[in-house]
Amino acid sequence: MTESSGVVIRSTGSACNVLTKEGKIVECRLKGNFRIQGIRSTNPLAVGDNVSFIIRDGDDVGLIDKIEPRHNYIIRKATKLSKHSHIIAANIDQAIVMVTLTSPRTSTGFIDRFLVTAEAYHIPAALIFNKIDNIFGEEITRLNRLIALYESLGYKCYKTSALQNIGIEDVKNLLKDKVSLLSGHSGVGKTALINAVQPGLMRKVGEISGYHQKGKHTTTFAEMLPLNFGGYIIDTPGIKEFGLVNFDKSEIAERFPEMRNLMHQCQFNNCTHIHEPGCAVKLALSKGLIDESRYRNYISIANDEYFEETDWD
Ligand SMILES: Nc1nc2c(ncn2[C@@H]2O[C@H](COP(=O)(O)OP(=O)(O)OP(=O)(O)O)[C@@H](O)[C@H]2O)c(=O)[nH]1
Ligand SMILES: [Mg+2]
Ligand SMILES: [Zn+2]
Repeated sequence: MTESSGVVIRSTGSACNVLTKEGKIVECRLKGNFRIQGIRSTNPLAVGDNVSFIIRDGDDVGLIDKIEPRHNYIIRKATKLSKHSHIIAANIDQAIVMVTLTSPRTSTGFIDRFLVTAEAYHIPAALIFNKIDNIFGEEITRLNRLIALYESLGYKCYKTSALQNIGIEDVKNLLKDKVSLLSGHSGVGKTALINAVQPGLMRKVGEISGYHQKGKHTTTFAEMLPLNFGGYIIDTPGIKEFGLVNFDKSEIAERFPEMRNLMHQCQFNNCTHIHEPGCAVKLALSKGLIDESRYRNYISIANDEYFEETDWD
């Protein structure tokens, strides 16, 4: 029997691949009687988990007997009504959401839920606006407006075309020496961007097809890929909805940087910033100091509305 340890780079439910410190990739399973404390999750093992495992003599599959405590993780509700959650990835340095304005369209509702989740776990977040080769006219105005908005809130924004190799150097600088999670709707070009950043990876890119101009979930499992210039990137399957997990209503405004600094000026210290008099947030909104879409999404999150991108959102 040998003992070893490493990081989960691919997880398909019960089986996973572990990259050991020696640079070997070993297929592993959870030991039969293994129980995980804490969060109720549909996937006990997530990409990014540091694990220990044993290999019995004559066997080539490892049995995981220990998962190191996670520094952090990004999590969402598994399904609309489920109490279970799905861990997208663990132990990450930054969370990146890829956005496209068309083909497919990403709404600010989706973006803001993603950012709120990252804020809740104190994970720095950035936005990549991809397919800039494919936007014209008014969409360009909308793109620049969104970038101005999110940069004003402190989030780094990048414009890219994975197809035409635009903006790739800046993205490489963002990724260098960090563990980065890349998330976004199916078909926005996550995998295509990873291929542009490191052409040798040659990962499978999907087709955008049909009337709705959405992707078809070409990437089906999250996978952590070592970058030859330092760092790792986690390619994830597209998500179309985002359910927040275990949120205390009163803490949601703190996850909005523009509200965080104003909240203490509200007349009531338990202000929900929805209907109370003397609310500093609503005052700022009326002065145009808080963006309307951000406030709308705040209300939707505070009301615990489950979010699913609709076709013409
Ligand atoms: N015009 C244009 N098309 C792009 C760009 N990036 C990706 N695409 C196309 O968009 C489609 C989807 O790309 P993928 O990389 O598979 O998208 P994904 O986000 O990985 O999708 P999932 O794996 O399903 O989550 C492919 O047809 C790509 O060629 C881009 O910058 N511009
Ligand atoms: Mg993909
Ligand atoms: Zn208030």
